[in-house]
Amino acid sequence: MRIPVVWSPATRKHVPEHEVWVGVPTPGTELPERVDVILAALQAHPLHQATPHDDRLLTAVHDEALLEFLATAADDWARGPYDELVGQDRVVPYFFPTDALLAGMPPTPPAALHGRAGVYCYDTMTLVGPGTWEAARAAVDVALTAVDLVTAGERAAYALCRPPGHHVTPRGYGGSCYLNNAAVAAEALRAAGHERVAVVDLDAHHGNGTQAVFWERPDVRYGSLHVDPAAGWFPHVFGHATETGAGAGAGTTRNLPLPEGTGDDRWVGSVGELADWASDCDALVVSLGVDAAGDDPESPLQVTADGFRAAGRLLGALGVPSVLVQEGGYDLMSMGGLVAAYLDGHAG
Ligand code: SP5
Ligand code: ZN
Repeated sequence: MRIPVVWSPATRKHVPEHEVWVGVPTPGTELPERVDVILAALQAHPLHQATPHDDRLLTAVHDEALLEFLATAADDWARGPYDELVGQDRVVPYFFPTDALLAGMPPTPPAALHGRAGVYCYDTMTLVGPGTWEAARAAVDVALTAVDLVTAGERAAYALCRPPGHHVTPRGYGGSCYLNNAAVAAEALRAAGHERVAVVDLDAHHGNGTQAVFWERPDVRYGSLHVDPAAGWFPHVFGHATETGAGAGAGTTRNLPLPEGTGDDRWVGSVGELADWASDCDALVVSLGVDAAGDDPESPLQVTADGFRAAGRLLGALGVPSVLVQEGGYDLMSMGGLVAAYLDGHAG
């Protein structure tokens, strides 16, 4: 049995071109070609195109203001009227109204779009271009269509989401992500009647956005293994083992930070810990980033295809309905095979 694959051609429309990395424009890493290399590696799987879904579950995860900004920013930017923006076709903030600036005073919403971008975008690597909204919204439909397949009786479905989503908080985007596909999938599983949903995040980076969405939630738990932010890695301020949730969600967040250079043995062992931690859930979302691979340019972890296959076996063995949502993974040569290995393992 091969796990069905859901995708949408519209996810190719986001073309980052470049990202601003420590002040310098560098070539984009989260490229449209990622969709094609994954599809090529999954040719033997049943393929479904995403169907349109309304905003009901998207607005359960994200503030309307963020959605409105992302839906309109590229057009507004192209139209001006601020001279600063003329000749640039991608929205990128230069000004960030963080707590340090606000100093406890209530800010007035910025009039200029280039002032407003930093209200929602928390880094300089996540540019909004002409096709960004269409692609990001299509990725949400991909995730929701995968949930539909599982609700209709499939044991598992894979959502080929692009751009990825796990860094997006209720009202802030960054980390090459715009809308939190995995969080929307988790909400959809809750809405379909699953009482205890677990999100297990295998991406090499901590999914600070998903953690934020479910921080105070007892019904959706979030567990992640990732390269240790304390060793200097994005998202820097989150992903430490001390973060365990708050309020009604106290104890429902679990973080397993790993040292640089971690390979299959310890990585798969940590996946096993998260599988145990999730073993009493009745539905599962896997944030399936494959950037923990040795060949990946964006992380120092050293996981192999065998490691991803073993991770799939451990999480598939939970035997609960599972939605597998694509996150990061940037080595175009190897990433398709890594996704295929995980899906093979998960199918058992
Ligand atoms: C979904 C996901 O994996 N997002 C990754 C976000 C972390 N990116 C950190 C960027 C580190 C700098 N990369 C330099 C690449 C130069 N183009
Ligand atoms: Zn990542």
